[in-house]
Amino acid sequence: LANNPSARRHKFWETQPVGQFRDVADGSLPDGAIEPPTPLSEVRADPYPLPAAFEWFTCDLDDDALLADLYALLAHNYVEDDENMFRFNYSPAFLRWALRPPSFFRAWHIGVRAKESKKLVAFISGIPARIRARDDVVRMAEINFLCVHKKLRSKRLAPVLIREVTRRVHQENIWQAAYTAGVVLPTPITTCRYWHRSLNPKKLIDVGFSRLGPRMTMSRTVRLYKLPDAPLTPGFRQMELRDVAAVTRLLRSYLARYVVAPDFDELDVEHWLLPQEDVVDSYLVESPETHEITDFCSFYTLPSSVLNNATYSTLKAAYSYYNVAVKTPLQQLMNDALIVAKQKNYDVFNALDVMENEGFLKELKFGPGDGQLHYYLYNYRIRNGIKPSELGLVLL
Ligand code: NHW
Repeated sequence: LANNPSARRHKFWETQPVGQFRDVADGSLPDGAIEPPTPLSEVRADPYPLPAAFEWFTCDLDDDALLADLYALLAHNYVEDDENMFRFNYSPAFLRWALRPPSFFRAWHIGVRAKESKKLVAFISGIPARIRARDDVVRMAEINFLCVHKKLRSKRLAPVLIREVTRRVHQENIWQAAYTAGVVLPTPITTCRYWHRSLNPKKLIDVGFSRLGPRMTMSRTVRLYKLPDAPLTPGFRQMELRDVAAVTRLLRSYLARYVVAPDFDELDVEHWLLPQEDVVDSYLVESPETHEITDFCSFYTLPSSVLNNATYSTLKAAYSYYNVAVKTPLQQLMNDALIVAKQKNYDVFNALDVMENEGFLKELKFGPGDGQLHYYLYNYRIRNGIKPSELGLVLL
């Protein structure tokens, strides 16, 4: 029973409009909203009650001091790997980027602090997004950065945070959400795997991120992962502001292939894909003859703290984001992405097996990780789920 997540009780999740494990086999349930919207006048007006020592606190990320508090909460208490060797270390600039897309809601940056000390002890966030599921473009919230201080775990604070963000999302007349988690909850629309491509194999082995392969020496390993010094595709260059319209066209027509994908407009592309140092990097191929933009690739920067290592304190990781290969073969385009990431001193390049990524992972020497990432929709059913290769959505 313990090994079978679907047999476990979920006291909170069983009360929510999400696909329930007991319904998985029931093919008669329709796709789309599980529950209709309630009239706005019936949305609860007051925040949910918190334990007496705590209060709700909306984090204004314009304020550098509050941003630093959020950064510190996450840097010390957010996601770790199963062996507690690494912890995500989202940078302050990244958090600002991730939480303030076009038309974001300040009220969806929800903190909990201790009444007396004013110390931030928990957080959850939402951002607005248009996400298409089959032919249905739905206004949703993307929920992320759910975090409860280590000292306050297992006290059922997370359900209160989730209810409160749900209430604030409902107040904007939005009734669906998308989120990912490493844990199994009722019920994933798909389950993806992370793959890792060593760029700095010696450091990755030294910190215990990877191991020397059987019958491999360090020098053979370093040689195996060696990359050219500069990108190989003619016309490969960084994306600029003037490229937003072309990149939007390329991306929109590409993402139309997937069952679940974001519905990006130019404002979204400018926000999510225009390069920002150590936050997001985007490259494209401009045809040297026609100057047409034919291909695009991008990655975001999410370092991890290395816990308990005498030599190293962080791993610099690039995460594959959105890629569109039209004229250049995808494998060649991604090889150029690896080359620029190596030039910029990243230690590892990570990618999920979403979209067409399976087509380059093995060939470009990515290895499968042990972590899984489950994708969820709130109040939206997709009968039988989808395959990772049918998913066109990457959450941060
Ligand atoms: S996933 C990253 C989540 N954060 C971390 O893993 C950081 C380290 N861990 C913690 O801070 C990306 C705590 O362990 C957390 C749980 C806070 C995770 N998603 O308070 P209790 C996201 O941010 C359920 C959803 O005692 P705790 C996405 C759990 O199943 N539910 O636990 C976030 C149980 O419910 P059950 C999760 O360890 C999406 C209950 O929480 C969860 O002290 C949020 C236990 O609560 C997770 N990752 O705190 C949903 N982890 O029914 C958005 C645990 O099983 C939904 N739980 O008894 C949509 C809302 C908007 C809708 C709008 C229409």
